[in-house]
Amino acid sequence: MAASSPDKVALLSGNEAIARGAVEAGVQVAAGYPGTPSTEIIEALASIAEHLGIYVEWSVNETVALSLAAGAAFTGVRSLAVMKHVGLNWASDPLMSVCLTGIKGGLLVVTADDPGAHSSQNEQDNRIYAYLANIPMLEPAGPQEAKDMVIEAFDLSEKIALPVMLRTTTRVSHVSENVRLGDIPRDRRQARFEKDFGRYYLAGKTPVRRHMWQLEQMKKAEEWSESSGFNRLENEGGHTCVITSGVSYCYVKEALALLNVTDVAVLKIGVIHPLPKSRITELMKSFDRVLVVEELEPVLEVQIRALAQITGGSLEISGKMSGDVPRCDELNTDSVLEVLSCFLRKELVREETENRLPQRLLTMCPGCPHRATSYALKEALRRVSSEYVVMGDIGCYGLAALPPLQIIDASLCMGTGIGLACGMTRGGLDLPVVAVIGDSTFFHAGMPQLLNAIYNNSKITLIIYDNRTTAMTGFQPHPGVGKTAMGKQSVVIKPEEICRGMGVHFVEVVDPHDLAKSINIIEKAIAFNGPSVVVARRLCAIVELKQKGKERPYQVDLSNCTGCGICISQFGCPSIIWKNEATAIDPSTCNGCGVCAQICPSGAIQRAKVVRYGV
Ligand SMILES: Cc1ncc(C[n+]2csc(CCOP(=O)(O)OP(=O)(O)O)c2C)c(N)n1
Repeated sequence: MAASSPDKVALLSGNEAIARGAVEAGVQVAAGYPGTPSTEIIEALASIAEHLGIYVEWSVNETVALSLAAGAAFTGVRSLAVMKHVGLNWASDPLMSVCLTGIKGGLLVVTADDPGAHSSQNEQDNRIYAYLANIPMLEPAGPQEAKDMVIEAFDLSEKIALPVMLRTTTRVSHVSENVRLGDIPRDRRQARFEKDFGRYYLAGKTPVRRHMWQLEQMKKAEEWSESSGFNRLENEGGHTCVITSGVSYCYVKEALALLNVTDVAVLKIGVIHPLPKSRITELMKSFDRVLVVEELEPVLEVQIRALAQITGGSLEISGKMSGDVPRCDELNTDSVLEVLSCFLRKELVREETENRLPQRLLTMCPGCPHRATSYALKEALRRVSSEYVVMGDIGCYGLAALPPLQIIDASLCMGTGIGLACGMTRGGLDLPVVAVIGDSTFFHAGMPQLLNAIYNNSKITLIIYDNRTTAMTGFQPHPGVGKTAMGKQSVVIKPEEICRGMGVHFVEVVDPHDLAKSINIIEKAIAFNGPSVVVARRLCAIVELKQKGKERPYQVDLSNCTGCGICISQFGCPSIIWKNEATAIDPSTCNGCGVCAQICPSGAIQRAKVVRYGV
C-alpha cells in the first residue's frame, strides 16, 4: 500500500483503492468513524500513515471527523473524511456549512452506502446529499475507477474550492480488482491559515453571499463534468440506451452480454452531480428509448426526465418511476437481467441454479460478554417486574434482541436508545425502562443523550456494554481503549467517570461473567430513584482470543445433566449444541468463559480436564 511503484498492479479492494488514491493524491489528514462498508479505508491509511508522514485518526463520530478534515483543508492541506451512509447524517451539519465557506486544500468526503441494508439500519441513498449540499459527487463502478476518481476529486476540489464527495456502495467497497498503481508524492504542504472573516465566519448575510459564490463555483464543476471521461457512452449507434452508474453499470454490462445484445448503447455516469446536462440532452436526441438502471432512489431518472422535457421529443423513458426497475434493495445481475429482458422484449432463457448458501442465524460469538450482560439484565428485570421495556442501540449487543435472549424491544440508530427510554417514561409508561448502549456508541452519540436524561431528571437505567472495542465494525479503538488508529498510546477514558462527572449518582461497574453480582447490581440500579448507570465491562471475546489464546473449554457431565435445556433455550451460546438427545459443548468453539456453568441449575457443566475435539 505504501510502496511508490508506478505502473505496478496490485489486487486491491475498493476501500483499499480509495486509500491508495488518497495517498497518491497527497492526502495529509484523514479522519473517519468506523462503519460498514467504509471501515477499511481508514484502517488501510492508518497502517501506513506513520511511514508516509500523514495523520490518520478514528474520530469519536462522523461530525467530528468531517470538522477535523475541514479544518485541515482550511489550512491548505489535502484531507479526507470517511464514513458509512448513516454517518453522513451526523456529518451533514458541517457538510452543509463547509460547502459555503469552501476550502483551500482539497477536501474529499467518502460516503459508503449500503443498498440492501446488509449491515445497516436503513438503505438511504446519499447521492441526494450531493444535491442538498450542492457539491460535486463521483461514483465509481470498481476499485480502479475508485482510485482514479479519488485523485481527480482532490484536483477538482481545489480547482473549485469546494468539498467533493465520493459515493461507493457495499459491492464497490468490498470487491477486489487489479489496480494500476501510481506515484506517491513525498513532499508535504505547509499548513497556513489565511484569515478571511467574510468567508469562514458564517453569520449575518455571509451565508447568502457565500451561497451565490457556491453557485458560481458549481458552474465550473458543470463545465468539468461535461468533458469528464467518467461519463462515457459505450456502444453508440442504436436507438436504445441504458443510462446507469456505479455497480449497476457492471450488472448492465453483464446482463447485456448474457442476453447476447450488442445494439444497445450504455451511458455510464460517473459524475452524479453535476450531471453533464448538455451532453445528455444532446445524446438523448439520437435515442427513441432510454432505460435508467440505478440502485435505490430514482436520482438520475428524475434528472433525465427533466432534461427530456427540455429536448421536447418523444423519448420513452423507463426506470423506477415507470415501475420497471425495483426501488428497494440492491440490484444484482439477475434482477437487472430480468429488467433488461422486459425492456428489450428479449426472452430470458435461464438455467435454474440452486441456492446452496446455508441460512445462518444472527448470534453473538461464543464467550461474548454481551450475552452474559443481557442474561443478567433479563434476570434482574424479571425479579423487579413481570413487565419492562428495554430500548436498544447499534452494535453487537443489539443481537440480544434476537432469540433466545430477546431482551431489546426497539432500536433506531446510534445513540437514540437513551432518548427513546426517556420519551417512554415522559409519555407516562409506568414500567421499569432500561436503555442499553455499547462503549463506542456511548462515546459517539450516547453522552449528550445521557446528559439530557440527567439534566431533565429522567428516571432510566442505562447499561453500558463495555467490551473495550468497537466490535461490530471490526475492533477499532475508541477513547476507552487507550490506543489511537495509528497505534499510539493514549489516555483511557472511562465511561463510569464520565457518567459520574455528568452527575449520575448511581454508577457501578460489573464483570458480566460474574453473573450473580451483575444481576444483583442491575437490580439495584433499576430500583434507584433517578438515572442510574451500570457499566458491564469485559473484553470482547474475539479480542481476548487474539491477545491471550483459547482457554480450556467447558464440557457437559451427562450423569448430572437433566436435559432441561436452559443453557440452549435461555442463554443460547452457539457452542452449546444438542447432540444424540443430550446437551454437549463443542470444544472447538467454546472459549471457556464459564458463564453457562453458572446458569446450569444441576451443576452439569464443568471445565474440561482433557479436551477431546470432535464431539
Ligand atoms: C452513524 C453511524 N456510524 C457508524 C455506524 C456503524 N456502527 C454500527 S454499531 C457501531 C459501534 C459498535 O461499537 P460498540 O458500541 O462499542 O458496540 P460493540 O459492537 O462493540 O458491542 C458502529 C460504529 C452506524 N451504524 N451509524
